[in-house]
Amino acid sequence: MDVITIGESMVVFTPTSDGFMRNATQFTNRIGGAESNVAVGLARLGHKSGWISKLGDDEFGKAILGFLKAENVDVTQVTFDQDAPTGIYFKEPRRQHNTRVYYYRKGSAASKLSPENLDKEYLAKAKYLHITGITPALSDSCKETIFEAIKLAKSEGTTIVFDPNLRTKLWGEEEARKTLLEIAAEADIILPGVAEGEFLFGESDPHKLGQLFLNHGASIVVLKIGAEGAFYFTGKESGLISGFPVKQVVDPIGAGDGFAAGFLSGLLDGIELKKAVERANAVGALVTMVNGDVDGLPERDEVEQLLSNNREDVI
Ligand code: KDG
Repeated sequence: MDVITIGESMVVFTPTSDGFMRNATQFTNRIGGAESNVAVGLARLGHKSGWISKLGDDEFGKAILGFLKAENVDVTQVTFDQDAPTGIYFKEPRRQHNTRVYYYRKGSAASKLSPENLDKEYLAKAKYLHITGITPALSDSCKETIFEAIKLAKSEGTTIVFDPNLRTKLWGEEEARKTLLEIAAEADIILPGVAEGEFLFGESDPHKLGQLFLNHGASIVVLKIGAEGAFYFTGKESGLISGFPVKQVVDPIGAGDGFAAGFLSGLLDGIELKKAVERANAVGALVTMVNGDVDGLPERDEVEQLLSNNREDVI
C-alpha cells in the first residue's frame, strides 16, 4: 500500500438551483470526505491507497463503499456500525469561492471510530499515513484513533503526512489549535494553508510560517497560498512554485485534497520536491474546474497534459 488515510466520508447534496438552499427543490448527490478524496486522487493517478473508516449500515453507507471500491481504493478496513448513520452534508454555492456547507454528521458512524478499529499490520504496509485535522474533530474516540494510528505507523517507520484542514464548524478554536499543533509535532510532512498557519502560530508571513512548522517538527513543509501556488521548505531549500491560473473556478471544495494527492503522487514517483509541488498545484487546479469534491480529480494523462502544456493554453 502506498498511502493509507483515516476519516469520514459523506454523501454530499448540492441544490441544482441558484439562491438560498431554503428554496431549493432538487439536489444532486455525490460523495465527499477529505481523506477519501485523497485516496481517490491517488488511485486515479495509479497509486495504491487505502481508507480506514466506519459507515452506517444504510443506503448512503452502501453508496460510499461502492463508489470507493469502483475507484480502486482499498476498503478492507471499513466496518459498518449498526446503530449510527452515515454522515451527510449540504453544499450551498453562494458566490465563487464562497460555498457554505452544512454538516449532518454528529453521532455518525464514522464518529464512532476508535483505536480498536486499527490494524497494526495494515498500517505497517503503508509508505505514508495521511492524516487530516478533520477526523480528530469528530469525537474523542476519533481523536484517540488518530494519535494511536500515528504511534503505530511511526513504530513501523511509516512517514506521517498531515493536512491541518481546519474546520471551525466541528470544534472550538482552542481545542482545535491545541490538537492540530500536537499532530503537527508528530508529522514528517505538513501541508497547511497559509490561513491555517496563521490560526496555529499567529503569523501570516509564508517564510516565517515555513520556519515555524520546521521548528515544530516537520522535515518538509508545503504551504499553500491558494491560486498563486505553494511554498516549500525543507530546512535546506525553499521556494515558491506558482499555481495554474484557472479562469473559472466551478467548485473549490476538494482542491486541497487534490493538492495532497498530487504531492504524494510525486513523492511516490520519486520526482524532485519542486516537481511534486508543481504536480500538486496542477491536480488542485483541475479539481476546481469540476463540480463535486472528488469529481474533478484527474487521471494521470490529464495531469501530464496540463504539466506539459504552455500554462496559458490550459485553463
Ligand atoms: O476537503 C474537502 C472536504 O472538506 C469535503 O470533501 C468534506 O470532508 C469533508 C469535510 O469534513 O468538510
